[in-house]
Amino acid sequence: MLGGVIERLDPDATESVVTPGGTRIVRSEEFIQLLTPEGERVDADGFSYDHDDATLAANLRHMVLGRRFDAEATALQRKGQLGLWPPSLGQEAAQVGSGAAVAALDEVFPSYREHAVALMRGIDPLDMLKTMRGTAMVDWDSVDARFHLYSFVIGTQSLHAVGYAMGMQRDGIVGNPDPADNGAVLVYFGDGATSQGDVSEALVFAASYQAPVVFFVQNNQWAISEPIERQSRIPLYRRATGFGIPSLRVDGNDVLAVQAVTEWALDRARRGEGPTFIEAFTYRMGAHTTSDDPTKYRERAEEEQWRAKDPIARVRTYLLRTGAIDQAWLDALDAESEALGVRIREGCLELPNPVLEDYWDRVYAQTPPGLVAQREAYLAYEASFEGDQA
Ligand SMILES: Cc1ncc(C[n+]2csc(CCOP(=O)(O)OP(=O)(O)O)c2C)c(N)n1
Ligand SMILES: [Mg+2]
Repeated sequence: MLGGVIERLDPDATESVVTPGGTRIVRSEEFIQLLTPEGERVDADGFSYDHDDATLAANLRHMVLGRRFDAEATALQRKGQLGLWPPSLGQEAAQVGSGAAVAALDEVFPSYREHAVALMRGIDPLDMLKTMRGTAMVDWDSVDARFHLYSFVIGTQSLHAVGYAMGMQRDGIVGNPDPADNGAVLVYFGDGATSQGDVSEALVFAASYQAPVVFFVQNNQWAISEPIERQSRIPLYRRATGFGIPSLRVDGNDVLAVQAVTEWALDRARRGEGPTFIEAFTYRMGAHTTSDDPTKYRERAEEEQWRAKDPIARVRTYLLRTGAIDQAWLDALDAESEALGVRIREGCLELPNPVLEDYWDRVYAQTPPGLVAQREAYLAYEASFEGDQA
């Protein structure tokens, strides 16, 4: 079998059971944190943040720009310019910390909410708006960006990711002596997705073949209106242990801890030591999508409690205190963020409308005769109206 030894987890480790409708786990001995909500550095068993404050400042920039993109897109939907938008507000540290761990040969399989990771992968936010404006399918170069297409079918990307990772094993991109020759797969999905059959199958295959894949679950505690307490009787990450996959839970609002843990997991995968399952414990501050109204199923007090754990505020507090950034740095970031906002607002309105006849050629690399015939029939149909009054 490909791959190495499966790490043993201590079966007697303290388990924090969440009672249905009961208290949510905020911190337990199984919760890896390196930066508190107050912006204080703390130690975590086995993990440390090995980057300088400049890297942390770069993460802060990605989080701020990601939040701005998300806010602009949400507003564009409210103005009727987009059909739908799934907000990422509150999940910036989970996304940027994990995105920062991605190396040159790694491949990322997102769900539909990883807007900040997409920006980090160099994807044009206007390309991302096309889907939600209905002017294109999913329209970015996933091969070039190594950031695959958004998946709206819950959990299905976990299977694509494991299949891709097994392909990388067979292509010899895993376990080479020179780390620069190795890659792995990072796949994102939500807490609700862990209840899907696809995810269970993906975990089985990843464990059996020791595939180089990191399962990154953003436990934002809600699957639309379904709370996590109803989805799982045990902390989510413990589900993976049953598949023989090392798993852990990290403070998903702490960008240091998320980056440290994801780097560790991706390194293991690239070395050929198999999959890891990371539960990033975070909170969806906004609605599930702009079609959803969370006031129908959760209380304001819960949102306020999580607002105090804002992932951006704690990094800003910390970096200002250490002197790594100052007000001028923040002002420059503000200006960059404003410019991004203008580009998104103006660019969205200028996105070209699709030309239907192009679509037949977008399905296969070489359009098969059946589709060519369909396109011809469509063009003849359109031509039959030529000269009619509009
Ligand atoms: C296979 C499938 N079943 C149901 C849905 C409807 N649906 C869309 S989002 C969602 C909840 C997903 O929750 P979670 O996995 O926690 O991700 P989050 O939206 O919180 O990021 C559901 C059930 C779907 N898109 N696909
Ligand atoms: Mg969720």
